[in-house]
Amino acid sequence: MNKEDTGNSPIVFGRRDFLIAAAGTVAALAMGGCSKTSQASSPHALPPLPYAENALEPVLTAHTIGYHYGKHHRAYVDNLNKLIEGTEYADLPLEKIIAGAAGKMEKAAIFNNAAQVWNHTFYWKSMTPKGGGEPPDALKQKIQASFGSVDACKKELAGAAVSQFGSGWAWLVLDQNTLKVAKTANAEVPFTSGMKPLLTIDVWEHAYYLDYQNRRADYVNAFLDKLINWEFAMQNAG
Ligand code: MN3
Repeated sequence: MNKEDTGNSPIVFGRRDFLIAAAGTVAALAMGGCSKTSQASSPHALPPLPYAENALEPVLTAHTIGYHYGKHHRAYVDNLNKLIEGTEYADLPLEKIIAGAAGKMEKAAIFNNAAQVWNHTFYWKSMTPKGGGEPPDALKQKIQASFGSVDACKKELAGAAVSQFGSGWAWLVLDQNTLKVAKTANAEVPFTSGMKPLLTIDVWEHAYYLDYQNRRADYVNAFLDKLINWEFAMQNAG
């Protein structure tokens, strides 16, 4: 009996997390099953991580992912829900909030939190425990057509990720019919500039500092060699 009592608190937290994740799944299923004009999924839920928090070790530890997903990503979701309550954004899907608030000074807080929710969900999918290696053939051909080689593409991605001054994101994008590398500052997203994101690397310090301290290049190179999810990029390019 006593054992159950002392173990009660973590069970409660675990169950709450499960319920939040379950609510997100239900919302996603509901959206998938309805027409495009159906009710949006606000208020927004923290989507479940696509893998366990320790699944990317040793490149990114559970310590890093736990903070990054459990604290940072969650905070963006919570902030967004508070900020949009009672506003014209309250019932809009995430992408429409981002598009609507982009470039408006007075909506900067809504834009920043909405875009960071989107960016992080996209970032988790840009990594996979068995990542790295060669891209699937269809994507490889597109990469070779645009960059010359996979190595040249990775080198350009690394260059963008390392040279982004301060916080931001490095991206592989589709611009018209060409694959390109882009970088954005802070919460900025490529799709407000007409570019389709294929995958991203978070270069905010919170993404790597617990594991790599100031060595951003080491984090970026490990990401490219061991975590990058080419399969996800290919799906987005399709
Ligand atoms: Mn981040």
